Amino acid sequence: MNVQTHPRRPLTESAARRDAAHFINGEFVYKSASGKGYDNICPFDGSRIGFVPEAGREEVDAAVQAARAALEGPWGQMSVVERTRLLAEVAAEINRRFDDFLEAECLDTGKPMSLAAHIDIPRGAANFTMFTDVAKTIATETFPMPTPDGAGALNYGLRRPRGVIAVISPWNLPLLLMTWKVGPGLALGNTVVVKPSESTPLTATLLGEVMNKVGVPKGVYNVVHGFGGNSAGQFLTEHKGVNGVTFTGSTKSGEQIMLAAAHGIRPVSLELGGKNPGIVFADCDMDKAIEGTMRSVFANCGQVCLGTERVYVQRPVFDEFVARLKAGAEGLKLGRPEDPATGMGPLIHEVHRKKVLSYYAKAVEGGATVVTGGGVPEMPAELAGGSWVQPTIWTGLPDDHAVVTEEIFGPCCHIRPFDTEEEVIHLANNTPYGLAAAVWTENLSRAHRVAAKLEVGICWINSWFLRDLRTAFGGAKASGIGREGGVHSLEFYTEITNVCVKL
Ligand code: NAD
Ligand code: 6OD
Repeated sequence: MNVQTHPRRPLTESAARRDAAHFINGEFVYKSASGKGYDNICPFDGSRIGFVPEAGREEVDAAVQAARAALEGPWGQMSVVERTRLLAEVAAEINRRFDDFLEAECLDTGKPMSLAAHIDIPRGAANFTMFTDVAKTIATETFPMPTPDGAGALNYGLRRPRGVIAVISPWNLPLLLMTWKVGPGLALGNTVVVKPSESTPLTATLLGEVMNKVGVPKGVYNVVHGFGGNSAGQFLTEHKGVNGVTFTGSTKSGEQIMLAAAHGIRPVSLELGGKNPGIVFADCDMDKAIEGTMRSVFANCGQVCLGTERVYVQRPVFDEFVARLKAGAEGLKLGRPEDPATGMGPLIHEVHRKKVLSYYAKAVEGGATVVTGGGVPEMPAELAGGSWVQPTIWTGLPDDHAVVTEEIFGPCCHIRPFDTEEEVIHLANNTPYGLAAAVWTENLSRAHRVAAKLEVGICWINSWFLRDLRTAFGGAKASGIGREGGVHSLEFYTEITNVCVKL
C-alpha cells in the first residue's frame, strides 16, 4: 500500500477546502436546479469547508439516465481486460493525488491523518485493483444433461453486469466504504450512481476528477449529494432506472432502503450496524489483547462499524485488563488531524456528539462505574468548536442496559467479567446484531470452537480489522444482508443467465 509520511500542509490552508459538486455524466454540477444546499462543517474546529448542493429528483434522474446510457456506450463494449486496466489507472491516480484525497478526507471527518494515510486512502485505491482478478476469472457451472432422444443438452451459466447500481455510503470511512462498492461494481461491468453521506461529500467529488483524468467514459461513475429520507438518497433508491442498491449505514436506514427497493423487486446488499463483542480469555497474550482492544474501541473515535463496544473479560484477568485499557485510553492524545501525535479525533458532527453524550449520561444514571472519561474534554481555543468527547470506559451495568445493547458509535466500551466459555458465547450472541467479534486467546482449540459458535459475519482471533479483500464481508442478523468481497461480490454485482442448449 502507498503510505506517504512526509510533512503535510496545515488543513487550515488546504486546497481541499472547497465546494462539493454533483458529478453527472462526466460534468461537475455545483448548483442544483432547486438551488438547495447546505454548508459542509469541519468536525475538528466547526469551521466552514464549503457549500454542498442538495440533489433533487431532477439531478438524481439525470445521473441515473447517464448511468443507463453509459451501459450502452463504450463502457458496455469494453473487454474485461480494457475495463480493469482503466480501473488500475484509477487506483494509480488516487495514489498520485494521495495528499489531495488525504486532506479532503481529514477535513470532512476530522480523523488523524496518520490513520487515514494508513487505512482510508490506500484502501480507497486498492478497492479498484482488488476485483481485477475476480472479474477476469469468473467461472460458472456447466451441466451436460441426457434427453429422451439421446442427443442430450448442455447447460452453462453466463454472468452479466446487473446494470445501474445505486451506492449509498456513510461518513465514517467515506472513500474506503464508497470504493468498496464502486470498485467491484465497475470491475464487473456495471455503472454507478453514488450518494455519499451528507457529512462527507469531498472525496466522492474528487474521485470524479480522477475518472475524467484517466478516461473512464462519461456516465460510468456519477455522484449526487444530499440527505437520506425525502432527499437524494430516497430519490435514488426509488428510481426505477436503478437495478440494485448497495448500502452501508445504520440498520434503521437499511430497513427504509429495503422497502424502497422492494418496489420494482430490486436486489439489495446491506452492510449495517453492530454491537460487537470483544472476548478476552485469561489465556490470552495480554499485550496483544490490550493493543487490539485499544484500536477496536477507540480507532476513528469509535466510529467503525466493526468496533468493540462490549468487552467480556475472564475473571482472573479482569482487573488487570481494566487497569491497562484505562491507562491506554488516558494516554490517547486528542488533537488536530495533521499532528502525528494525535491518537484520536472528534466525532463526525454535533448531532452525533449529542447522541453519544446521551449514552454517557444514561450509563451514569444506570449506575455504571465510570472507569475513565464520560464527558467532553477541554480543548484549546482553536479546536473548541469541534465535536470532541472523551474516550470512555464503564463497568458494572446490567446486561439489558441500553449502553450494553444499543449501538453508540463512539469511543467507548462497557467491560464485564465472565467465568466460562459457554457463558460468554451466550452473552456475545445475546443481541439482535451479528456483525463482528474479536476473540483473544492463545488456546488454538478454544479459538476455533468459539469462532464457530459466534453468530457474526466476521470473527477475528487475536486481531481486529485485519482485512483480506478476497474473503466474504457482511453481517448476520440485523447487521446486514448478503456478503461482498472476492467471488462473493459476483452475487450482487452480476446477474446469472442459464443457457440451455439442446444438442
Ligand atoms: P446512516 O444510515 O444515517 O446513513 C448512511 C447513508 O444512508 C447516508 O448517505 C445517508 O444519507 C443515507 N440514507 C439515510 N437514510 C436513507 C434513506 N431513507 N434512503 C436512502 N438513503 C438514506 O448511517 P451513518 O450515520 O452515515 O453511518 C453510521 C452507521 O453506519 C452505523 O450504524 C454503522 O454501524 C453503520 N456502518 C456499517 C458498516 C458495515 O460495514 N456494516 C460500515 C460503516 C458504517
Ligand atoms: O473493510 C471493509 O471492506 C469494510 N467494509 C469495512 C467496514 C468498516 C465499518 O465501519
